[in-house]
Amino acid sequence: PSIERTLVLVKPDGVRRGLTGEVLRRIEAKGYRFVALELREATADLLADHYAEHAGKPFYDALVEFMLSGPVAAMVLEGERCIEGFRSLAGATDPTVAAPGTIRGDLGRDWGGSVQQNIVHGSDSPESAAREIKIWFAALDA
Ligand code: DAT
Ligand code: MG
Repeated sequence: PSIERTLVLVKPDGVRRGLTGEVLRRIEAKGYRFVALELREATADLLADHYAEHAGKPFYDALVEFMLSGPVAAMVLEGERCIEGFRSLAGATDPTVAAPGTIRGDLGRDWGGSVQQNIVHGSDSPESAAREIKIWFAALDA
């Protein structure tokens, strides 16, 4: 079935900069439906699950610290091919070179020598989406 769900986060930099509404607006304009939407404080345990694939990488500790630096807007989107679709809206990981027109390309840039402040997270595959939705919204089905 092509109707998917995906886990999206507005990261602490996006919330701090007042960009939550702009991200939500782009998602709504694209036509995806919000299944869940909540302002949340991540925890170290939750982030260890969420970023398990990155454990041990050089940027991992700084990434977790950044994700604990303030609230995140966590949400689950639903729609045909929304996993790939939101990744396309978000743009490339490095916000300095992410394409104009994307969330990261229009709103993000390097702040202090790292690509880490790139405003949003989106699941990268059906397997990741199912796993991440369970982590952030345990009561929901993927
Ligand atoms: P994406 O968020 O585009 O899926 P990813 O899963 O490879 O990218 O990495 C997760 C996050 O970790 C990413 O949004 C920002 C941070 N990150 C990735 N590579 C990094 C690097 N080389 N230096 C610093 N932070 C990095
Ligand atoms: Mg990723």
